[in-house]
Amino acid sequence: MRPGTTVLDLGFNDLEISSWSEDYAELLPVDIQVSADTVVALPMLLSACRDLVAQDDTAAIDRRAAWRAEVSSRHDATWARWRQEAAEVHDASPVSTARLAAEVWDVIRQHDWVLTAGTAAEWAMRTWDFDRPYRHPGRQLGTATQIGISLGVALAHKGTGRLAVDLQPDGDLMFDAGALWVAAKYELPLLVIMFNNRRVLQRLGAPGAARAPARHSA
Ligand SMILES: Cc1ncc(C[n+]2csc(CCOP(=O)(O)OP(=O)(O)O)c2C)c(N)n1
Ligand SMILES: [Mg+2]
Repeated sequence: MRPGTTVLDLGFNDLEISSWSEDYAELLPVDIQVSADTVVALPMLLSACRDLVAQDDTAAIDRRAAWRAEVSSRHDATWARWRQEAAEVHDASPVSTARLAAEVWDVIRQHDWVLTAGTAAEWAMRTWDFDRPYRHPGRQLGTATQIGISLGVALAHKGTGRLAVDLQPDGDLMFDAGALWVAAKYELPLLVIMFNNRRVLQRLGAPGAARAPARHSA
């Protein structure tokens, strides 16, 4: 990032901060904190950016095209590395977290989907295409909140034709298994996939997991 660049944080990050520093690790310094629902704010931001870019002269358009090419190649290299890591553990037993995310993606991509909360130790982020602002409202906040948030997200999208997908951590559900009754009773469009990593903070077959900061999220 160029020195002097203004950094703006948009979303609910500011509201999530708690006494559990391991939830967010190092705080990133930002200049402007905007608490907003990204479903509303992101399209507005995109439209404001398009208006700005429309006024660019040829030199700026060329600079932007070069930068775009550079970012695209970094993006492709990163995704290729993740695909390679996932391929290496594809046949591992028990099933790896990477494979769980990839197999779920193969099924849900045919639907208008919403990921309710947890990301299966970030493997959903490395495998799925988050191409709409409403695809992921955010992470769970602690044990038993993933299933609760998932019910709320599914309820909010009920009637829209969307499928809410919950990569449900095992320990989280243990604290409120009765929540599943609520989902059935209110006929929520919720697909619950059990993400059973056998014990707290263990991520089987997730390369690099040992280096990742400890999180309560799955
Ligand atoms: C209501 C409540 N009880 C207990 C805890 C302590 N606690 C933190 S993480 C955890 C287990 C979480 O397991 P899981 O949801 O499978 O996530 P994982 O750590 O395996 O990724 C527990 C019991 C808590 N955070 N909240
Ligand atoms: Mg677990």
